[in-house]
Amino acid sequence: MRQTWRWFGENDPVTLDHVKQAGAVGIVSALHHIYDGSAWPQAEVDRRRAVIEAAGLTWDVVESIPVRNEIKIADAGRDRAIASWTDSLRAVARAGVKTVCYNFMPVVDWTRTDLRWPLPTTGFALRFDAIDFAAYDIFVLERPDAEADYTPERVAEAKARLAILTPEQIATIERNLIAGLPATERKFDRPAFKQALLDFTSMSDDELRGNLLYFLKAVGPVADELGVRLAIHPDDPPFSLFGMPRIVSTPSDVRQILRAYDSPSNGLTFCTGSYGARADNDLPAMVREFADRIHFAHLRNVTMQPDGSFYEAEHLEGGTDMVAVLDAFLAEQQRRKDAGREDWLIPMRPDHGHLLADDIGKDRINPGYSLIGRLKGLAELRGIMRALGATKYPDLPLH
Ligand code: DNO
Repeated sequence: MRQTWRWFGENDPVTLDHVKQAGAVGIVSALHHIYDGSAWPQAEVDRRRAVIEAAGLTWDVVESIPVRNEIKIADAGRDRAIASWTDSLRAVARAGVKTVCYNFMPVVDWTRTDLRWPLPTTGFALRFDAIDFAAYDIFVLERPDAEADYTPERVAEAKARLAILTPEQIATIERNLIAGLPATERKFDRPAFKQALLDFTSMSDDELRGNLLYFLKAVGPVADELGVRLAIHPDDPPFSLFGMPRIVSTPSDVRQILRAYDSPSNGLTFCTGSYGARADNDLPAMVREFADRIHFAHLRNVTMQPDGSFYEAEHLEGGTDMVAVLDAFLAEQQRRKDAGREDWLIPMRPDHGHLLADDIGKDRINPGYSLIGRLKGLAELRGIMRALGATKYPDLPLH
């Protein structure tokens, strides 16, 4: 697989030299300074590409072109918002980036309650605590009718939890949930967040899916024309939050998306950490089923806890059999190569990493996107790929 690395641009404390030291050869990036869904100017896109190439790397994947809320709620402005999105798509295609990740999560992008969960190793992990989340939703945010979305036992647990959380802890949970993790599109305060949720209170999964399909039917032909592979990122976590619909969480969701616009350009970002946070998702089986439409992989692992919480585990630990997942990816690469497909090499990035060693205590680290944790993850994944390649796919080039 092509070893890539997410880089947030010149403000990222992890430099392009660090990326090379970690052994990655490609970059995953976006214009994070223009992240409100307006069209990306060609000159800015070209500049980003030039910076990456000057360091001896290539810009392999755009992650992400933000999808404006008007599109998710089918508001009057949606066609204009889609036109801006395709303008950005054309700009990145002209700059030669042909794989584009995006997501269709309502209001909140990826969501965690705890960004510094102490591990027994003395490092720190990101974590989603299901009870903290419920406590915040029901008793702090006071979302109308929130209780109805939980079991009576969970409501009681949430109430008991609230009683022992300090005001500082509650403020931290709130900041983590609504004020934005790296690369989230919108940051809120409490009143604005409650207001934003109203757009989705009565929206069913099928309605949101309808809005995604409308979007795909509009952008799919443009992607076909440009030779761009679109790669939708799954919901993280893959279950409903704040009573909102979720449509990219399960194999059945994926089948509906792929069928809706049946072209290779309509594909997936296979994020093992997101899909892996549901016990009923069989990840190696999903990679095998959707293989020819997977254009990009995020590789990380999660450990599910009995109360529905999860934390980000070591890349090779946790609930997902990473060796089986990588085996399925290498088998797909072999199949593509044999079929003469030009896009046989699937880009992967080590997704997230623990906060470790000299990164602990640095103040500008993007949560999950530290250098050392990801470097370790990539090294472990590379070892598996090398071993599988040598024993099972000896004719498949490494890069
Ligand atoms: C979190 C990321 C997400 C992802 C977007 C893709 O670490 O995986 O922010 O980039 O959801 O659109």
